[in-house]
Amino acid sequence: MSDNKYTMPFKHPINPGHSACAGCGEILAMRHVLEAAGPNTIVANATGCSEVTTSQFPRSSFQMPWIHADFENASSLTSGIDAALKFKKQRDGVNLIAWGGDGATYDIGIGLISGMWERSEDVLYICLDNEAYMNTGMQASGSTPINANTTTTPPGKESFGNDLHKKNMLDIALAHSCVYVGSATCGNLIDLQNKVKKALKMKGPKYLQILVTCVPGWYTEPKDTIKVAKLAQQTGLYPVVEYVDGKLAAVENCPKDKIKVDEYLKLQGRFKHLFQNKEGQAQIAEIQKIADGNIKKFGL
Ligand SMILES: Cc1ncc(C[n+]2csc(CCOP(=O)(O)OP(=O)(O)O)c2C)c(N)n1
Ligand SMILES: [Mg+2]
Repeated sequence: MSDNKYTMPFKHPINPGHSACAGCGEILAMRHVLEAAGPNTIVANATGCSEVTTSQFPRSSFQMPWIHADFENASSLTSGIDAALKFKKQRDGVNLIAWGGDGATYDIGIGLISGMWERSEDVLYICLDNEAYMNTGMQASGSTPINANTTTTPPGKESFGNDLHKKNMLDIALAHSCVYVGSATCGNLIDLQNKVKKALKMKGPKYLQILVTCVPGWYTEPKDTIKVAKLAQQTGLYPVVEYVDGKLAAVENCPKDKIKVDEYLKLQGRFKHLFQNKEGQAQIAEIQKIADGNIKKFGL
C-alpha cells in the first residue's frame, strides 16, 4: 500500500467508494470490461455518469491509467495517446479504450468518432448505452427508444413520450468498416467479457455497444438491473450480435417460447404510461413489431 492517503488498498480496476447508484448497470459493465481488458489498458472517458461517479477530485476509483475527456472527444483523445505511444515506441501490447455514454456516442461525439474510425485507428470504442443523457437529468438522446418517458419527452395528452426511433449505431459503425462491431448487455457479463477480449485481439477500429440499465432514468428497481437487461435481449428489442470484418459472426438467440415486449416494458416506469389505456396498448403492439423485426432480421 502506498503512503499516498488517496490511494486505496484494493487490487481492482474500479474500486468501491464511487458514487454510482445502487443497481447501476453502467458501473457493472465498466468493471467487467476492465477486468477483461487487463492491466495494460488506457481508458479515455467522455463526460457522463461513468466519469462523474468515479472521479470526484481528489479521488479516483480507477486503479489503472484513465483520463477524462470532454463530452465529445474521448475518441480524439485516444488518437493522441496512440500517436504519443508510437512516438515513444511504447505502443505494442497496450489496449486503448475510449468510452462514453449514448449521448456522447450517438449525438455529441459522433463526428469525432467517425473521424477516428475513418483513420482506422487501433482503438476499442465502447458506448455505455443507458438510452438517455442520464448524468444531467434524463434528457432524450439519439439512442432513446420510441415512447420512452424522459424529461425532454414527457408523455401527455398529445404524446406517448419519445416519438423518434432509436438510431442504429451498429450500422453506422459498419458503414465505417470497423473490424469489429458488437452489442452486449449488462445482463450477460460473461458474453460481454468475451466480446471485449475478442475485440482487443483485433487490430483496427472496433465498436462495442453495451445496454446498461439505469435505475433512476428507467424507473426500475435496483434488484431488477440484470433481469431488465436480459429481457431487452430475450424479447429481441435489443439484438445482441457480433460482426467481424463487416460480416455477421454471432448472435445471442431469443428463447424458443417467445417473451413478449410487455415483460420488458412493464418493469420500467419510463414506459408506465403505455399500460394505462387502449391507445397505449396499440403503441406496445408497435414496439412488439420492432422486436419481431429484429428476430427476423438476425434469425434470433
Ligand atoms: C459539449 C457539452 N455539452 C453538454 C455537456 C453537459 N453534459 C455532461 S454529461 C451529459 C450527459 C451525458 O449523457 P450520456 O453520454 O448518455 O452519459 P450518461 O450520463 O447517460 O452515462 C451532458 C449533457 C457537456 N459537458 N459538454
Ligand atoms: Mg446515457
